[in-house]
Amino acid sequence: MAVLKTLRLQLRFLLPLLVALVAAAYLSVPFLDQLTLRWFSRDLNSRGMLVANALSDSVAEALQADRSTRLKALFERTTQDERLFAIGLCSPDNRLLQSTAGYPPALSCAEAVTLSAQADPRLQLTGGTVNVGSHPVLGMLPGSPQLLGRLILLHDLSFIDRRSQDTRRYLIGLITALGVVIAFITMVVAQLSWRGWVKGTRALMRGEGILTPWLPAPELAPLATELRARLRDLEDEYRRAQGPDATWNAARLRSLLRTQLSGDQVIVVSNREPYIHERSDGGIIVKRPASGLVTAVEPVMRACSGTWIAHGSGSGDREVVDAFDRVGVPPAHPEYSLRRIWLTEEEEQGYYYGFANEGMWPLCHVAHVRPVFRESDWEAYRKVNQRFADAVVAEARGEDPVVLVQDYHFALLPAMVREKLPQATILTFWHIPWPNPESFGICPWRREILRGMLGSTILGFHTRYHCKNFIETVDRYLEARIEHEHSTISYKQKETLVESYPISIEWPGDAEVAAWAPVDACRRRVIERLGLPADVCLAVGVDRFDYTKGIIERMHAVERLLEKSPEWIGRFVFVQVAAPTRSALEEYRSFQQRVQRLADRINQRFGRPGYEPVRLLAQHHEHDALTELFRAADICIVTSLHDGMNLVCKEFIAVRDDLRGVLVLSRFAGAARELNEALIVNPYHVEETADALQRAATMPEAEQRERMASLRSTVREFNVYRWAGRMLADAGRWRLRSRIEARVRRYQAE
Ligand code: ADQ
Repeated sequence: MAVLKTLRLQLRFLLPLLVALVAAAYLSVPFLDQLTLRWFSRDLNSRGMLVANALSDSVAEALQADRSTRLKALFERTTQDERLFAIGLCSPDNRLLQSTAGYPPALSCAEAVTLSAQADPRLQLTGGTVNVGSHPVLGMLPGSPQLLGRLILLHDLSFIDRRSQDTRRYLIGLITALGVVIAFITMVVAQLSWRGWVKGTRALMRGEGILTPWLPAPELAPLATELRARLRDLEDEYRRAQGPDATWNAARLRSLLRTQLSGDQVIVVSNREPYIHERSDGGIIVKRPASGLVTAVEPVMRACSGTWIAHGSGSGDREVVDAFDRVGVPPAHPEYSLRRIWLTEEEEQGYYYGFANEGMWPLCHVAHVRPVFRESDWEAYRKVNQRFADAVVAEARGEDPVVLVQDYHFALLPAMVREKLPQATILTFWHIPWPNPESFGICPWRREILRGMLGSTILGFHTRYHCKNFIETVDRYLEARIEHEHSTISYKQKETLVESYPISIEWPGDAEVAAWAPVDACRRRVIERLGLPADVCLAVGVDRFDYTKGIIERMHAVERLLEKSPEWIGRFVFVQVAAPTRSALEEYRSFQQRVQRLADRINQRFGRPGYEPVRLLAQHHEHDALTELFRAADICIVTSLHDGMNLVCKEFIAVRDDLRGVLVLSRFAGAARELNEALIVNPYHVEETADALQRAATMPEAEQRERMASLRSTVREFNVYRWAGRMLADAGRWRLRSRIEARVRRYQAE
């Protein structure tokens, strides 16, 4: 292929050159013909003079002695010369006295003399063209020389034609040979200099000394480095510039997709599907899973109408898909395509419950639950990653789709996709924290995981801290080149940008806000439904039922608050909504039981008839129900022991358009880096958290407003469209860069 391309390029260059040379040859031939003809005519004249001079004495003698037979014999002998066509002898009064056999009878002496005096003395005969020359024959009589007659010499010109043809052939051959030699030399020189140029450009893109291959002057190397650094700085400035000052929304994201990734296909890969079809008595019902990832990625997919590949986990999932396992979602108004992957029970056990949730999840969350690594789980994880990677390749319409890989379930997938689709732009977002190198080091397959992730073009974490941990981990376990200044890792000739993209939520639109019940009404309904005291101070926690969320720690804090400030007994209620999750795992089941036992104990200790300080609602709640609960609450408690970001706190802020309510937030959640106006706590410190609850419960309304207004402006601005937009804009720029690089490579191959 590359050879063909090379040939094509060279022909494109050489053909015009050859054509030009051949044309030059043909144009120059008539000119050369004229030139040679003139040379030959001149040559024939002098030759004629020589012949005439040689014959002159014999002719004069024969004329004077009147020996015409001798004269004839002399003429016949002379015309044996192949170039001398015929000889005629004319008297001074232009009578033809003698002539050889070939002499044209129609050519009179007068005519011959006149013709010979012309610039082009040629005469066309039936046998060919002749040159006519007339030369005086003088008799040496005493006194002065006397004109005895004129010798008319007819020289055959056909040999000139023959010679001209020979010359033409020789000339064309020469020019062609010359052309070939010139073309060959040009080609070699062009190849060499092109290679050098390409090498230089690639080196520049790789960030190596560009000019060194060509320029012996080493003093130019700093200039190249400076140029490169300047370009990087500009890029960094651009990235910073599109930060907080511009508002991100669905329209802006769509326009970014149109302008920077125009026509490019977007494929999302995640374990969790955004819509689950469940079989029920009344037929098939659709559920939205409780997942921060789904909450964040769904608006992006709606904006770009791509394909979302996920595990089909619902009991009714198979019934609604088409022959290609696809279904349009959202079900009411399909905006993008959901492609479901089916997993066997063993696969799900090994890949999802085993390696991902008993291994990677506790490994990345420093939550004091020991990770479990089994060889069989690892095998299943690898196999399932490969199946999803194959699905990405099958769904790809071109060779360079934009693939958004979600989370720790697919650490190996980026490299697997990269292998099949080297041109793809792979954005991997790691939704959970990344631990320090020592903690990560306990994973038996740490290198494989890192290699898999470095198949990504861009690797995103929520915070700079997680990026730093990842880079240090790579530094510890792989032979890779790390550029800390620009946060890039080069591994096996492939560069990965490691960047922080704090995830967020979709800021509610006007229609959604208009549909909300007033805060008082929400409060009344919640109080009524849960049978709470009318003057209750209501604190809420909303989480997946996971040990990393600090549910036990916050209950301890509630208990401590009631201990320290007994005036709250009967008035302070903590409602924990916990969506059952990963219940197939023993660790989760026992955790959920521990939480239940703790709630029971606190309720026994501080409860009384009609009052329970802790209400544990271990159910999945619909979005509207959560909105109502958040709007009804006085306090929202988020005490994760370790959390990539945490979206619950942002959801709480988003629905509090009354500017009331206080957020108590763990410093170990990524969100704490943005939401400075929350009451930030260390959840391991029960006393501190209990005090924060006291402060929240008694916070003056004005302070609540102040804090909430500021929190709201942060979340509105740093919304999920900004998260996706920044990532996709970086991807767009990266694609542009790699397209240029590919073009350079193509030229090189040609
Ligand atoms: P999660 O660990 O799932 O996400 P989180 O960010 O808190 O954590 O998101 C949970 C989502 O589930 C929220 O949208 C919430 O409303 C919803 N949810 C929780 N309980 C629910 C219930 N009982 N019923 C219905 N819905 C419920 C992971 C990381 C986080 C990161 C997100 C996004 O662990 O740190 O913020 O991904 O990247």
